[in-house]
Amino acid sequence: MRRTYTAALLMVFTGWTLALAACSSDDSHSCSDTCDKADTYRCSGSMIQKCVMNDGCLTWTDDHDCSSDGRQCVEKPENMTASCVSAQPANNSNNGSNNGSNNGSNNGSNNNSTDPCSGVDCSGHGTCSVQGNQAVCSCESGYTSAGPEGLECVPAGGASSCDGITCSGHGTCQEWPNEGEAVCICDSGYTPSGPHGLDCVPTSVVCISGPLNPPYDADDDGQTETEFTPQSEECEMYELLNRTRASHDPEGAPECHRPLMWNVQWAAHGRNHSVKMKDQGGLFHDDYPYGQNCAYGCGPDCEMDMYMNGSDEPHCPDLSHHCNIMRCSFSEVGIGYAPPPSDRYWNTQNFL
Ligand SMILES: [Ca+2]
Repeated sequence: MRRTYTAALLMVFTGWTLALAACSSDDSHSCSDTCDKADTYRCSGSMIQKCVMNDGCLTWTDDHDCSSDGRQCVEKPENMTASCVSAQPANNSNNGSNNGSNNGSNNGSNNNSTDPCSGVDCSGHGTCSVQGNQAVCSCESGYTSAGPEGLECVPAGGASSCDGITCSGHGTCQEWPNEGEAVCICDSGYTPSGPHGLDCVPTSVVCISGPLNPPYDADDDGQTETEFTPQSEECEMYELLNRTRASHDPEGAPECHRPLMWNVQWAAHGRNHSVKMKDQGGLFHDDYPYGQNCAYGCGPDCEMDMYMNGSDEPHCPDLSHHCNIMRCSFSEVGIGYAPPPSDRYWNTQNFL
């Protein structure tokens, strides 16, 4: 059903390889590998690359080779940094290049000493990667993830990948042939606890407060805060977003269903951005990691419906709010509403 809205939307997406800097035609430099924000870092194999300004281009240059001392390059997308670590590398075989290994900003910890993939062999038929500080198995062709945490790879096409998945008694297991995987569609008030999407816990367990490191002015009142506490509408939108990912039929489009993890730091930035939009009385984009959806005019349910089912919201890979919500390469989201949320529900979704 298409609805008529008095509200408004705005969307942007950028990836490591998407150019935002313009280069003149007589520029002698190749701008084929441009980046979008100076002084950010990424991994290219074992090489750390830095985004620098070079003759009008923002472009990647080699910064340091981790293999020179036997280490691996690991990205931390939430900080747009990369570093050499001794632990086993995160192997992102299915989920795009943006995930890397990140340590989850929910608790502010930066823990390279514990590898969530340690001891996880994916039944010998897949590779383990770290998303949102949790292990995820990407199974090889012909196999699908199974088990209570999705860390087993079993032959596909045999038993249902939903076999044995109870969704903690608070959801319904759904198989998605395009991913060959199961995911829980959680009941109202519940959301998956981790990127595997195979359980349902109270949303308040996942959409949580956390320290802001560095301190940040989440409400844009000129004073920084050291902790961010989500408002009910922010958690409601987060829960809706993951239920939407789990349940939305991609109709063959390259869209993914596993949940996005809650990112406190980018939720704080989202609230700040929503306050700025409210104060200026209009939608605009600023201060986002890899993608951003903005809306105002109605509550979380209504705005999610606009994002997904508005009049110009195509499936991926086209750029759309719909695609930002369903994009396979995203692993985390931070959601902010301008307080008081009862005003005009200024919403920002920051994707990373
Ligand atoms: Ca403040």
